[in-house]
Amino acid sequence: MTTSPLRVAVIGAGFMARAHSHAWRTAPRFFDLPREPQLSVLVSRDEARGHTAARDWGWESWSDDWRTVVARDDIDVVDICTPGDTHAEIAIAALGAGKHVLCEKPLANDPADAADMVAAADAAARQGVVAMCGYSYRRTPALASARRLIAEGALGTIRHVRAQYLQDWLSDADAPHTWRLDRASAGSGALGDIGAHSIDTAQWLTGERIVGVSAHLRTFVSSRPRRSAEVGLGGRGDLDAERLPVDVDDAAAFIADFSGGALGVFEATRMALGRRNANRIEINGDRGSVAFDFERMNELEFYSDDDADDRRGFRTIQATDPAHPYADAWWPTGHGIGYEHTFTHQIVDFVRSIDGTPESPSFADAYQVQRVLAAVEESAGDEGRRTRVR
Ligand code: 4PW
Repeated sequence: MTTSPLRVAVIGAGFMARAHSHAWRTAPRFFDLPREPQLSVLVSRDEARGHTAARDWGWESWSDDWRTVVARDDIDVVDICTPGDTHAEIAIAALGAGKHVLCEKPLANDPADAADMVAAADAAARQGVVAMCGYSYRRTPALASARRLIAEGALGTIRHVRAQYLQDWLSDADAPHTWRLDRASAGSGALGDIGAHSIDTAQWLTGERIVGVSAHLRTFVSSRPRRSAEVGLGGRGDLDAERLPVDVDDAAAFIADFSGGALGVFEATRMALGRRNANRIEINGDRGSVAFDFERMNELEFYSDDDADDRRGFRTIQATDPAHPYADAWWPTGHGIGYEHTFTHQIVDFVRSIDGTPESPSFADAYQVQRVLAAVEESAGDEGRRTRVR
């Protein structure tokens, strides 16, 4: 690598910033990148947390002011890992300052902010600036392979999309409150936090858009104890602590119409006890099917109706073979990769896109997801009436 380093600022010091920090460090060690990322500065409003996170995760420095950092001449990339209510302001400022932006999902908390972000990204793109949204599961080799199979026509015409994203870290009614349960910070609950992944994955895999939905949302636990410390996802709150209201959905379920005629059934919940991170999708076409579950992320189930009569049945494809996207950078076949690798792949694709190899999801793609989220909420607020995605 002879080009200048890519000087990165990460905004945030939580779970996602940690995943991104790992990815920024790992990507150039395992992949050929056009530019070497330099972990320049981590930004956090909380001094103690910012210091510790920067030191532990390998950042050169720490700041408590994203505005100053975004304006700095010695920063090339702004990586936004903060709650959704801050995305638009930071991303628009960073793009306006000519920084490449990677922004965590969902893109924003509502379509209006997302539209402003798309406009900023379009303007910046004319100056060669890249903006991408972090739908990291796209970077799972098994899912990227599924997409290839679908694009090659191995499934034929798509009829069914069955997507579930099931977690259980909020099953305990005394699990502590978090920003992910606060509408003002997160926009919505399970819907935007994990259902958004399913929407993005489904549209990306099929190449079709969701055009209409009929939805229900449910909140099972309406208040939770204030958290005493940063605990990641879940845990048990202090039972004597003040209880804070939960004003987002705990679970979302909706039926979706796809632009190509497929029928989708979606479910997102953080209360499916025993399901830790079951991000699942099954797609059935008129020639074949694929099925995936992130809890077995190195495998893809594939059924082909073209198989001989006496061999038909789902087969398990090992997505660790070097023939699968990203897999040749890692371990010998069968040795497997994990959650963090999806973020590493995301950084690889993002850096390559800065170098001119276009990658998705663009802000416009993420805006489409945002519009589906809004339609789901609108439909749920109207007793599940079929609602067009606008
Ligand atoms: O993006 C998702 C999150 O917001 C993650 O992949 C898992 O679910 C972990 O946290 C939430």
